[in-house]
Amino acid sequence: MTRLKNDNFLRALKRQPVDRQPIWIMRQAGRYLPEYRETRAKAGSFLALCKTPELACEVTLQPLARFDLDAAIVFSDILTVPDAMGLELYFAENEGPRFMRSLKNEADIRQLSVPDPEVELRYVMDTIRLIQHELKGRLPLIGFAGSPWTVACYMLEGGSSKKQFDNIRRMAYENPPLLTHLLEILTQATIHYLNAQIQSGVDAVMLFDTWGGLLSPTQYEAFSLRYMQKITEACGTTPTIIFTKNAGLNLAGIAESGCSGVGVDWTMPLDLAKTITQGKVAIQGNLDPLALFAPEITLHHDIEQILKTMKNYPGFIFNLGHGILPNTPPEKVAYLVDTVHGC
Ligand code: 1CP
Repeated sequence: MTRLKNDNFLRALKRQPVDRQPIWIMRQAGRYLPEYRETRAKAGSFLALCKTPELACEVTLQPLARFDLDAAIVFSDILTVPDAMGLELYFAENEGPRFMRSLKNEADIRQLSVPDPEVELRYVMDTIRLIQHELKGRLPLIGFAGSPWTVACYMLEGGSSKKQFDNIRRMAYENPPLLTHLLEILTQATIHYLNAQIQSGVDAVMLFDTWGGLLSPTQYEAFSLRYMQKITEACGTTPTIIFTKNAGLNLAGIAESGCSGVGVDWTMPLDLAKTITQGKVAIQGNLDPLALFAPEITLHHDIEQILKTMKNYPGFIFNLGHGILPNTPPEKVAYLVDTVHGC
């Protein structure tokens, strides 16, 4: 592997000393940037953008040109995996993601098979190779996938949920063996997918478990953490981050799963996160994305609070507690990044 010019993100993830406080932002390439909106218009749709490596590479690099960030993240989506499994993803205007074919019955689930990432998801691998060529060792590149539980939430719902993904939560009680079968297939698909990303050049991988927090603690272990653990184990020596939104006290189990770092959302006090995880993992988080709408003085205070709590913690990565929102003023992001580096 080539030596990176700025490897503070990777060092923090391995709980090694850093030269400066690393920061990156979930969804750092996205709708809050006018240049992103322009490239997406050029691509024609969000999915066309994901599937055109030159354009996906271009939007990956856009936030790095504006802000002094410490990591890049591949521009893609967690729902490209079910798309590759034949569900056909599309984005209806103002409706979020939808599938042409959602999973409606047992037969739909039983006929699913594990896609070959070098075939059905080759565009992601081509994007990674292009990004690495452009980055020239400047910064580490993060690859990612959704957790099997979170991806299954969308597959059984047919897209975003207006409620709380009741279809899958009902299946967890009504037909746990069938749900387990689906999660096993997704686990295999994710292991192949992330290993292909690693082969193509990503330096770390992150699992987005946005909806793991909907589960009871016992179900969380059985239907989400168990599979994420299998995946992180299968990533070998590549550092891994698990982010379960609303993980709460489940952070204890995540910290014992063998991952390198845990993502923490803004509802969890960081000093409590430190206590729960007992220094076993790096911690990433957790500014409320809405704090970027506050006046600078308030934002400054919130940033300082986080840095004060995590001062001298071996392995802290500054991030938001969830993805940045579409209307966020880019100037506030510049202020955030410079403040974190300057404090
Ligand atoms: O209109 C647009 O241009 C599309 C908006 C958008 C973007 C910018 C979507 C649709 N996905 C993405 C990119 C994306 N998604 C990244 C890119 C890398 C980055 O810069 O960070 C990543 C890591 C994701 C991950 C993702 N997609 C998650 C997990 C993280 C999270 O935010 O919770 C989830 C749940 C999705 C599904 C999805 N894709 C897009 C939307 C709007 C959603 C959420 C749907 C919902 O509300 O349920």
